[in-house]
Amino acid sequence: MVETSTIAQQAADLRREINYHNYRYYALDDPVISDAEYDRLMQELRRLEEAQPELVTADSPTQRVGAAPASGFSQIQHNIPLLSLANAFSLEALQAWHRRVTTLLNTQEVPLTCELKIDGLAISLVYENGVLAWGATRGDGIVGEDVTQNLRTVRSVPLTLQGDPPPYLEVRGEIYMPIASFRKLNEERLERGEPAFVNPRNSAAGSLRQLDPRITASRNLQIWIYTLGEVRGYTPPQSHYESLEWLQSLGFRVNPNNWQCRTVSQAHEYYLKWQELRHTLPYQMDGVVIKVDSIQAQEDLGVAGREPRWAIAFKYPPEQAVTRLLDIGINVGRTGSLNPYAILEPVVVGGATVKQATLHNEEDIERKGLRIGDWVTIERAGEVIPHIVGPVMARRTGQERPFVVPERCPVCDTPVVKPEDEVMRRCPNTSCPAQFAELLKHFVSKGAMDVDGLGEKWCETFIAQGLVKDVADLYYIQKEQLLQLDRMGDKLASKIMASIAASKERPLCRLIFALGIFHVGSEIADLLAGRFNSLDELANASPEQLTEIPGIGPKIADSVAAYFQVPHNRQVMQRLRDAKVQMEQEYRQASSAELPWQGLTFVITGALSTMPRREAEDRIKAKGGAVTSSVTRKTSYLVAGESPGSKLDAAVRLNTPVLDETKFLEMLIAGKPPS
Ligand code: 3B9
Repeated sequence: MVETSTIAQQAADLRREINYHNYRYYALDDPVISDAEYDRLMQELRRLEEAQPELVTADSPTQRVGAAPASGFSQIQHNIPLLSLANAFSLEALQAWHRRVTTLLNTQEVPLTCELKIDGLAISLVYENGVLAWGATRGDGIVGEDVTQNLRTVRSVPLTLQGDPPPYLEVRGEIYMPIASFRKLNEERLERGEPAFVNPRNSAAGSLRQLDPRITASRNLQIWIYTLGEVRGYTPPQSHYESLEWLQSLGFRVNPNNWQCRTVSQAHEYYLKWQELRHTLPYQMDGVVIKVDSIQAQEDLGVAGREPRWAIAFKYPPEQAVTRLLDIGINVGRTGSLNPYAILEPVVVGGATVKQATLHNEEDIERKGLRIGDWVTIERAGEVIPHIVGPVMARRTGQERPFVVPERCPVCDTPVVKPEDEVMRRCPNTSCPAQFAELLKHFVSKGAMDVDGLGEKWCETFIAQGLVKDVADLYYIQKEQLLQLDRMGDKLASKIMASIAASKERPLCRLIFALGIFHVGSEIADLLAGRFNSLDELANASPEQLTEIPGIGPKIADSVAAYFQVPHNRQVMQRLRDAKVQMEQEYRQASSAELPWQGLTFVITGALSTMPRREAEDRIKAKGGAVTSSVTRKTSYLVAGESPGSKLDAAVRLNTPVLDETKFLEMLIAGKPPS
């Protein structure tokens, strides 16, 4: 007993010490120990907590990532709404704002606080007795989302406050991602074939709205606190600037560039100073915020709509430069879209050298009237890749030449297509090297042909080594070829060969989905498979026949028909057939009499012992049933296997019938719902 309490005491001391060093590091930006010493303290605390897990407290610095993935965010109502800011884009507008303030307050001079306007997303944090109780997004200002578990992973959000915090304290601030972290994250995402975030703001928002706090924890998010919210049981300072100093003393990270002044021209100087310096900051900011400093004056001035009269955002204009448009290049995207981009004479804009600009599509080029060789104005409005505003007509010489839209794919030379109501031209050849890697990964993925053991890395290796040039090649690979690859042993080679062979038996709906036909996702593939008995029938269907199917519009019909018109795609189909890949309906569904489960919706949870979950899904669909992922009022049955999760709780709550595996199998065999 004595020993336990000693260890409890040690853990409590360590936590206090670590919290103090967090405060030195994040709030004061003035650490007094090295990172290595800090890590040592953390390790020591972890060791104590592991030895006696009952000593772990929720606010322990070791518990930043504590929670399991959530199924959604619940809503939180803000007691005091989070307001937005009125904008000024000129000195005149700033002066007009200031005149109104002095007139309404009936004074000559109003003390002001100037702050940087960080380009992130607004959040609210509530502390009860100095411990983080919850955190929420701004939402519409009145109701936001509860993102407490994600905010806990942000190192500069204190879990426990310093000093003598009031019983209830709400603060507001901006969550952001430093520019360097944003760039690194995007590089990693592109490497993994994931879409890049367009700017640090979006990446911060995307990172904070993750259902799995571990993902948020892996993104380097940070916070600046800029306002005191609701306080209970304590009278806060009556100056905004002083309240920020008080918040800093409690452990909050407050921006050190906040500045007090007394006149509008001083505020303007602050604005100009940071316009010069903004690109030296490690984070993105898009203006300054000027606030009336006295809380009493703020109350007197009040709010107009959602905007306080006592504050204004003075935004920087987008940064522009003029340079030459040397050429227009074409990128072929992962889905075959042909994306034009501008190749520019390098020029410095907003602290960065720019060599390229986005041109969204050919209409964009036409609308702006761009010609190759033009002098063009480019603009950077926060995002990383700038865009072209337009040509500088006065500098035209007549030597410029118009952009000619390519008729063939610049990578594989296949004639490009342009579906009528779409702006992008596309390369219809899914074996085009520009898109084939993505197609192959999709083809072998779980929801498609499900080739177990053939991950993304092996797909890339297969392509790089010339083993596969189209998806049919997969079925002609010899084991000896696999054995020649680096890091491929006999066991893995056998496994992959067996998985490839097994994938030949997938039902038609999966094959249709696997082909990667533009606009044909798994649900559309199910619809198509439900109407045709074989891939041949589908391939020979006219767009008119296709649009007769409920749920298939002209866009999808055209895309399907166009796919099967490409000779190469027909060849791939033939070679799949020659390799004995099943192309007929496995579970025939000729008439609605054979679709006894039409109108029923199933959710599967837990592991089934008699078949993989995918097979259960296929067999439900083959009987006309639908499979969805979450239990709602519309769910007809929950199929519950081994160790079901929260879906079972939801089903019980909603009175949804639950089938165990035996009942489900009976139902499959009987073909009709149990009575
Ligand atoms: C009701 C910086 C941003 C920012 C406020 C900001 C965005 C919004 C705001 C926050 N950067 N500051 N400040 N640096 N991006 C000013 C809109 N404030 C509020 O939301 C707010 C709302 C309040 C107080 C603050 O209620 C009052 C309580 C007492 C007196 C007056 C109002």
